[in-house]
Amino acid sequence: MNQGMKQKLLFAMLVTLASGAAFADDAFKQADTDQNGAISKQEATSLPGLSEQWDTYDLNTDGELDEVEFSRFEQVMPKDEKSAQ
Ligand SMILES: [Ca+2]
Ligand SMILES: [Ca+2]
Repeated sequence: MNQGMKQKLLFAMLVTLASGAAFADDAFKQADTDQNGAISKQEATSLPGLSEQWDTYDLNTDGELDEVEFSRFEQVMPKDEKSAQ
């Protein structure tokens, strides 16, 4: 195997790994558009059903959902709506 082929193979592996990581990215990170580690009410508007149920999930009523609070929403989030995002 020559050096060029090795590099092509390595590149293909990296692409595979990168796309796998992107696929595994959870709904929380996708919804957290400013990436401050919490979902604001503004960010919640992109998620069907979350704004309507906001008070149910914002347990400490600080106006944002942290990852723990959001995980409760994720558990009830319909799978088809999840993949449509
Ligand atoms: Ca945020
Ligand atoms: Ca909260």
